[in-house]
Amino acid sequence: MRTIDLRGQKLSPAGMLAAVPRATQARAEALEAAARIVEDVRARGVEALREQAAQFDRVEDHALRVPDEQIAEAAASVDPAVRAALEEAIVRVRQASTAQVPAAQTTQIGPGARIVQRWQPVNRAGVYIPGGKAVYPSSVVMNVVPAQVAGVQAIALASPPQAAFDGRVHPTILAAASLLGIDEVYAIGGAGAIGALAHGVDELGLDPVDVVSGPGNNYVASAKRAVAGVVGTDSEAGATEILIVADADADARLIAADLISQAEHDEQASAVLVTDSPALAERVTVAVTDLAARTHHRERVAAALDGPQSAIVLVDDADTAVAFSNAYAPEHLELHLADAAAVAERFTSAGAVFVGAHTPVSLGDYMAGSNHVLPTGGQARYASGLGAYTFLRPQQVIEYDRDALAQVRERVVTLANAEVLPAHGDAVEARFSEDTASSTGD
Ligand code: HSO
Ligand code: ZN
Repeated sequence: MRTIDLRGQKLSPAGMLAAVPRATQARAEALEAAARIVEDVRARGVEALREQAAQFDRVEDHALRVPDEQIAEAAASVDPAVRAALEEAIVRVRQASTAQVPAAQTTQIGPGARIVQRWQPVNRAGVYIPGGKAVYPSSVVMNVVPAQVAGVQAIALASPPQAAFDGRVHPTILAAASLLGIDEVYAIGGAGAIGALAHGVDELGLDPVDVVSGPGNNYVASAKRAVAGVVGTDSEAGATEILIVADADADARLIAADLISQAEHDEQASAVLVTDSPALAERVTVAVTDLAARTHHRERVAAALDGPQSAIVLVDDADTAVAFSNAYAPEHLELHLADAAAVAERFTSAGAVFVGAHTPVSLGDYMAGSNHVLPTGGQARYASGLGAYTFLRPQQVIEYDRDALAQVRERVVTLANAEVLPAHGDAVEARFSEDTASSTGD
């Protein structure tokens, strides 16, 4: 893992970003390929999905809609300890997600004039659970629970068919779905799955959904862009990122463990430490080298840590560390600082903030109660992680009585005439006269 010394450089936010570039993804090419796959599914349905399964998943003639018995079987045979852990995760994520549903608010604009702001769940959600490099039953919890808490009535789940399991969806994913009462599951992967959820597949009885959520590779993220305007989507959760801000007294062994914990996801994962302590930087370099050589996915971890997207960054002081983090807008931010809780609010751009030495990202990945589907690639500058609000639409309900309308009657007519839309004014005036309104504007 390289060290980048930014001390004495007084960099702008753009300069800081340039010093630690994110992993490059072949975005344009993936966008084109994903759009083609989505369109093919829209036009040719099952036929296209079967061809894609043969090409990308090396699976033929599998059940595209997972039969109920398969889901029940998976639930019955899951390791009881895994089942118990999933159940605990469900309880905690449900607790935290419930706080993400705002109560309806009524604003009394004046006597007899009120506006209600209420939060409506979408009718139908489609969640995508990847199954390529790794299989994440925890992501079933992170997608389904917020949708259920939001009040979504129908939830469809899609995950790639696994060649190693006879073209079935991975059994632990099916078990997690079953624990959550999900019975509409499709063995469809990648960009094709996003297309199928967004456009529906008649032959499978798959009705189009209103929102598609879930993490995925470059092609899945590109497919979500391809269906924008047809459905809502959550923000893009691509290759994992961890940024740790630490001071001189931080524990190098814990920092190394946490950097490696996210590096094991992907060769493209970003692991960054920002500190104003050269001594800590030195200790972390030693600890990472030692741990990375012994970890299970050591090749993947080495590729991620030695890539240009990962680094130990030396800065002048605590303020510059804050500025760097806010410019970078990481998916995960860990604060290993003596005053972590007190300064946490200064870190404004991050998918999720983990405060103090006892709050590792991997706790959040499974069991904290927070959601692990978070914006990557700097999207935390403007987007949030997955939550109940992903499946909610704020809606305004307006109610005026006659007197309240009379109060603003003239104002409406004035603005309507100013826009040369006299029928707008007439519609208000009609409430106060017996005559049929004239909309000539004369
Ligand atoms: N750290 C990943 C989520 C995950 N980790 C799932 C383990 N399983 C992206 O936030
Ligand atoms: Zn993780």
